[in-house]
Amino acid sequence: MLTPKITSTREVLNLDGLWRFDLDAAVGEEPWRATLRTTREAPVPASYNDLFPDPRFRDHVGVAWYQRTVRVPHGWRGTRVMLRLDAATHEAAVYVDDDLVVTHVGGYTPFEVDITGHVTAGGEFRLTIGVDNRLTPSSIPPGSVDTDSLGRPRQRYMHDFFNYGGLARSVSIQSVPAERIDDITVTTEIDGTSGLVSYDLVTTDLTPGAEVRLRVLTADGTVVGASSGSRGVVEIPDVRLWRPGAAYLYTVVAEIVRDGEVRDSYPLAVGVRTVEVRGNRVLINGEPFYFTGFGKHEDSPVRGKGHDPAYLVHDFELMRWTGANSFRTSHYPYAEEVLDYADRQGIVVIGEAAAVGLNLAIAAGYLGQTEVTTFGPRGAFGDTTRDAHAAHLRELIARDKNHPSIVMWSIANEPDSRDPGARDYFAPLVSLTRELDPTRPVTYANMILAQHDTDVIADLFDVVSINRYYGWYQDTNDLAAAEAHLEADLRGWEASFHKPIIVSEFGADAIAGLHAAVDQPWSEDYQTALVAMYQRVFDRIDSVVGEHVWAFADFQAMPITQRVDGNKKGVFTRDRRPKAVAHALRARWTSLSQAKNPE
Ligand code: BDP
Repeated sequence: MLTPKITSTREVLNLDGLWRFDLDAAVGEEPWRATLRTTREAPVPASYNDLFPDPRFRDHVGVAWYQRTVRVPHGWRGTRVMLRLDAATHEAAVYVDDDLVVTHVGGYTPFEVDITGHVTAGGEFRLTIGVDNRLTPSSIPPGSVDTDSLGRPRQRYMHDFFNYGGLARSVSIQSVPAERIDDITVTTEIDGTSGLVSYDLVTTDLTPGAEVRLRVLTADGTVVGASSGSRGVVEIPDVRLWRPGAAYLYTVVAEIVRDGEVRDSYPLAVGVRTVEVRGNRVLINGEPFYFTGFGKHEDSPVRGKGHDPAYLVHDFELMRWTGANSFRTSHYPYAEEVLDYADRQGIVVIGEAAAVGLNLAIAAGYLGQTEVTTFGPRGAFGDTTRDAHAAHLRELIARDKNHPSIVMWSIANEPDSRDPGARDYFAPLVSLTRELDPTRPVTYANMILAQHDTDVIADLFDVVSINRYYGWYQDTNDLAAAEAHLEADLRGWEASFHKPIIVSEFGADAIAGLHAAVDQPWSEDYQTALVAMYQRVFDRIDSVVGEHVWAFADFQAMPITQRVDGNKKGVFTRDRRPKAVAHALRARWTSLSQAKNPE
């Protein structure tokens, strides 16, 4: 599915702004059939939970309704009209006037529907979207809804970040030609001083005489290669590579031409680069790459997970200020605008699926129980969950496959990879990921309960990613013990797997402004000392090829007693002010980028 773009043959009408909004219980039966009975409005894009000072919105479980009137531009006569939602978290039913036009499951990937038959150019229609925030054992991410002692529905889930709901990304309608390009897949290779761009176009059925062609343009618009037909390879002589920290993008323009006239035209930004795993190294453009950066969240005050270009730019500037070269889209696919920007800024991305919380052992482990079964027919997550996970991976890779910034897929965060059923669950998903994208390494983020000698899936993956909290959840307030345990742990993985290791999470909560002369959890000083200790260990272990601190910024969490107004492991506060550790990271990463990733 192509991102909506205004081209010489396509138009886009963005529907962001204030929509009529209310919760299911407030609006009566079949609310799409008339103007929503409410005076409340909500912005799109934004999560709705924090907009209103009312727990009914914050803790809502179920459907919320968004509605607005849309006028179709009169010039769209004779074209196809597509309606596109960049995300509806987590499930949506979309109505054009009285008609249900599409439903979609999965809160972090886009979907579109052809509404040509339901609308008229120049006319208005009522667009109503029911968004359901419930997580179930077969949704990705999983969760369950139970009834509390007062008979109210309560959402349970196995991840700590707050379950924000609503329309957190853009909604738009587009006019597209009937005869059009539906998808483009581009992969790149380097051959000496040339770049090779292989492409595969999917089009609607073409009328006789229609021809498909493709041009590759430099950033200043010079044509450097061309081809015709739905598939092919274009060679770019003296190619300028996309490099971490030094992005360069070509534009591939795909066109359908008939009778000398361009019937459809679609431009795609393409960075020529390669990624591979060799031994215990990750190579970008044939050179070892050391990842510095963060696990992030899409999270900010008031708007929750709502995409915001100001936060996007500011977050990237802060990452650059720390000397970070990369981040992981923990724990779900981020808005496409984030990846487009990463492509342009030369920031490296590990693209993570929304499969977080496939782990019953975490809660059980902390409660002291030992026997739990997460996967398989006797576990909580069987074939139905795996099918949903597979469908999600298909949507993720379909959306993000062309981004040069994405160098790796992480297909799950902290699953119960010690459970024997995990292998049957994950083996087909790893194969599916490789089949959908043979060009990028695949990883998953391992959690401490599965060690190098008890994990049953790590050998299936290209890169070992490890989340560790020695000095915080284990060895609390004991950095000496934490250092010894961390080193032994990492050495175990190095010896068992001989693969590159990225420490994909490590960190400690810190309340900004709390200082202590001797080690004290929750102080900025302890967070700084803990991070420095981890880095000393990384520098002693050859296979460690990356360090992603958890987390970039403080973020809203499920309300539990271990969280003080959210998770405070941020290097920046939720309003993006640096804690002391930010300065320490800046000192290390700016000098590391010289030493480990010379230009
Ligand atoms: C890890 C999770 C991450 C949490 C973090 C924490 O991957 O999402 O926020 O722990 O506890 O287990 O801070």
